[in-house]
Amino acid sequence: MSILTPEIQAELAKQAIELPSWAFGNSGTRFKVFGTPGTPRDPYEKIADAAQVNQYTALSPSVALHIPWDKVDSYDDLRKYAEDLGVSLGTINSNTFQDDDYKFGALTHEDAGIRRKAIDHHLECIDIMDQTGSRDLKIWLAEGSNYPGQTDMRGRQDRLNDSLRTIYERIGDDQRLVLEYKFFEPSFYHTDVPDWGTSYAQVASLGDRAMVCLDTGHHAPGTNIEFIVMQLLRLGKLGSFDFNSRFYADDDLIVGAADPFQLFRIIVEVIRGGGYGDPDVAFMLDQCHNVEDKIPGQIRSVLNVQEMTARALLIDHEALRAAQVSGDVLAANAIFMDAFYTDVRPALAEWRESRGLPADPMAAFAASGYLAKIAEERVGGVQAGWGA
Ligand code: AOS
Ligand code: ZN
Ligand code: ZN
Repeated sequence: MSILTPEIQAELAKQAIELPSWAFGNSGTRFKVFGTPGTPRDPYEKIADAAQVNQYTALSPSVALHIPWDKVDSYDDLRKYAEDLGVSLGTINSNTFQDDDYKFGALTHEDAGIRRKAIDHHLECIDIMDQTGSRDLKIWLAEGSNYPGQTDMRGRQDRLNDSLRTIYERIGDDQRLVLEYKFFEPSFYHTDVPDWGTSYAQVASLGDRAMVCLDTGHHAPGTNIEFIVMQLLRLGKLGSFDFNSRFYADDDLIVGAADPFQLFRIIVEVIRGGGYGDPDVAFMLDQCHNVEDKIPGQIRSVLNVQEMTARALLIDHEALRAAQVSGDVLAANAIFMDAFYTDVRPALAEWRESRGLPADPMAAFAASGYLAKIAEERVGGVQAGWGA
């Protein structure tokens, strides 16, 4: 009898983790971007690579796009292309960080003309969402300041609210605006949306279809992220996750690589708060693969999320609750840790096989020869993506 009961298997079967198109492009640091042979040259090739991850794991049925990096002539065509490969087009990510006009802000800028330009970019993103069938517009803002006194923080917060309201008014009934927060970078003194509280305050003033996006890499070291997860779920405002992991800052490394226990604790709170399997709480990756192959990097990532989900589902909640209520601190902690320390990998391999999937998706993908094939076919193109 598998440690993964039929109930747990049913929960695991619900899992869907959206992949970022930019994970398949070349990326790096400000010191060097190392290219990978076969890197996609356009959004179609990024989607083809993302579809590989889903083919071997059945965990990633959609791909997030980034505008303007993933602009195409026909989104209808791109959508059909994706659907033929078994995936759909997901969240549309806006970009107000690569234009000279936005040096001192975009949605918060002092100049109404520049604010209008940034708003119009978001309206264009919503037009694209209408064509791709995407539900979510995800906004991450690079705005802020580097020096005390450089700017009027209060005025910026007010202008941000006006700009977001204008964008929100254009969001369709079945669409959502998801506002991501980040405590620093590229601004280092103040950031206009630095924390979940600011994001919450902004989206709460807009309406029901405005939610918070929690990027796991966007917190100070030592932050209790699962507490934030609990609170946002409690408030009904956790719209999505950008999963990744970090050793130091916004590293964007493979989720679960730096601190699998933290990922486990986060997923425990998602389940506790009723957010697991709830389409309102979208699981996404926001990662880059700088020195490892990108497709296996994404396969590893979704498997890490699946593994920690399986462990989280093992918690004996009745026993845990009894220990909590009776004040048995050590028993409660032991129940929690027992689930975390359980190696679910053999049971997951067996379960995958029972569903017609490879027991070991990493090995199956490696054996497929896909990387060699794209390295041969895609030579000579302009490589697309982050850092290109
Ligand atoms: C930036 O630090 C944020 O994590 C963004 O979510 C994301 O990486 C970027 O917007 C790519 O589209
Ligand atoms: Zn992010
Ligand atoms: Zn980030």
